Amino acid sequence: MNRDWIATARTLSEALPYLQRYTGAVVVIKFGGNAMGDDEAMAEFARDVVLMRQVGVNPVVVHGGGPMINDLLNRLGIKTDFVRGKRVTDKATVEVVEMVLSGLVNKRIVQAINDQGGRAVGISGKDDDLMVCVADDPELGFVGRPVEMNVQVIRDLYAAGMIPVIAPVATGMEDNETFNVNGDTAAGAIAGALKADRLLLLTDVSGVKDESGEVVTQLTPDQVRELTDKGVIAGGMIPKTETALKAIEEGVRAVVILDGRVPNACLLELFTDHGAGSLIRS
Ligand code: X2W
Repeated sequence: MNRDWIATARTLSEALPYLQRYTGAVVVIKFGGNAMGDDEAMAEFARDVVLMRQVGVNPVVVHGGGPMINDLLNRLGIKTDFVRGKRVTDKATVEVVEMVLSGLVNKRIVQAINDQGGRAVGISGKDDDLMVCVADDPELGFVGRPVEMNVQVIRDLYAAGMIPVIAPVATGMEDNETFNVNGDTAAGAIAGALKADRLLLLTDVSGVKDESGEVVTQLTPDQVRELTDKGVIAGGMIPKTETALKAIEEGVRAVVILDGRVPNACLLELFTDHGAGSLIRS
């Protein structure tokens, strides 16, 4: 008998308690532009999502696409700036953001999931008024802060066996504006409104590090605040940990800042004893 097959069968057998634990669970996955990679990496991510669905999890994908927006803005000769990690978004920019996120990126992910036998449906925060925003900060233009969430459309989709794939573009509260929402912010707001069992923030770093530079595999919100006060959590990690703390306050059971460079990171996190990143939970 081929040893690899025996190992595969054992892996499946060992996964049983985890599969049982996550049946019916709602898992929101933030898939960032930097984590997307080439077609092969995209296919692998899609396969993990379809496997989750197959074993009874309700995966909800919220994506980013910052690098892809940069690319088209560049080709169109439109300059772009970031302030505190968010894109300054004028009228011309928000049009490009919506085209890239709701169009190119959203449909690429939908297609990849469907290619693996899933039933992905791509929407944005505009569909069924899923995410209604106000301007986050006048300095940022059309950058939205979610103030009203209507997540029934997501529940309807997963109840019907579909996998929602959501672009972080939203409607305004007042004048039908279009808002650009940071992908982490959108994923946190959606996970919070769904009171999700898990929010997986897929990134391209190994996790939250402590003073000695070691990745911390489990932290409480208080430990996150302490590391932030000491300046150990800094830079690009801050929007992620802020999203995590807010989501936990809103009722998400646990948030994982997950290293998307590790193969099958989502499966590793949900269905084995080993994670690849930092789990934050009260
Ligand atoms: C982001 C939306 C996309 C995003 C942007 O314009 O780049 C804001 O900054 P990643 O790939 O997850 O970074 N929006 C307000 O978040 O993409």
